Amino acid sequence: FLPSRHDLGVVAVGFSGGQTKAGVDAAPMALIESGLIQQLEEDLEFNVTFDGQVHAYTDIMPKEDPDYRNMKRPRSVSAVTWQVSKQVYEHAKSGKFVLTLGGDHSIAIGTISGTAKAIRERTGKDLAVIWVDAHADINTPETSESGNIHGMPVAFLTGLATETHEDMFGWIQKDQMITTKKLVYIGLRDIDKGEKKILRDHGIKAFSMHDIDRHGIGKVMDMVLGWIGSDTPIHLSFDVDALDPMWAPSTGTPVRGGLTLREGDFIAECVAETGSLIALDLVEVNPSLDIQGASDTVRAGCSIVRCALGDTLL
Ligand code: 6HN
Ligand code: MN
Ligand code: MN
Ligand code: MN
Repeated sequence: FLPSRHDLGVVAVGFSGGQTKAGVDAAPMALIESGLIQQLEEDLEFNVTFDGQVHAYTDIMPKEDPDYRNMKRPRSVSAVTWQVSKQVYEHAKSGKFVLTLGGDHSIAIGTISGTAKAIRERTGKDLAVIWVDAHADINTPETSESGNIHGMPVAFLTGLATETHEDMFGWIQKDQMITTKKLVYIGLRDIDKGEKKILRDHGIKAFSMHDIDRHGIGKVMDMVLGWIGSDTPIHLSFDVDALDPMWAPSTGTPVRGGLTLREGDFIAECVAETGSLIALDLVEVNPSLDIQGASDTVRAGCSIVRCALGDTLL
């Protein structure tokens, strides 16, 4: 199932509709302008397939998008994630590693549904997902206190939230979903009440900041990868707010008490080391928030991507 070592597909998703703060749509351009894709080509010698554009998906955006089941902008997020799903699927199906630059975390509905389907078709295996985040993003529309869909992607991807309307996530088919058994969280520290119940009821594996303090990040990564098991394709979805705001202040929902810069890179390195990583999302960088810290946040994001793609492995 491994992507051919050096073929990389990049999807740049300039989308902010899964939450309410402007600016997260500018992250792909900021990451690219800081030299990320060039580094992947020149330093890491990847053969990069990239259409050269940051997609805004304006042509598929619905004109009217009133709230539905407590969700904000459900039709817009559904339309964009459906399109992202197709883009990611095409790269993954042809055996490329897929890097998606967000955008808010709602776009993971698209990226993971795309890789889950492609990996099933290519290998018959279930995809494992490592979700690195301060938040669990597993609210259903009913448990969500904010109505922001970037707090719900995992619920739609696991089938805990379902919809029949095709234009409101009804497009997500069984073969695009993931199992809660192969989902592992790292870095959690701000989980809503309804989410706690979901994590408990479904026995979902989660390593909070408390676990990292107790065991250290090295032991935690051993446990994460042990839980997933070898020979299992892995999709890493990395929300930059997993890092402490000291290192990544420019993000929409910062929470103090997070990962250090090195712990973030270390997580990415450990996953790279398995040789089983097939896709990476980097989301929630918002260069227009905390302007002073914007370049630090972009640099932290670039570093995580390079580590996940094997830059620091000898
Ligand atoms: N993210 N649990 C909160 C909510 O609104 O549902 C925060 C979600 C944050 C989402 O950071 O990707
Ligand atoms: Mn998130
Ligand atoms: Mn988050
Ligand atoms: Mn909260």
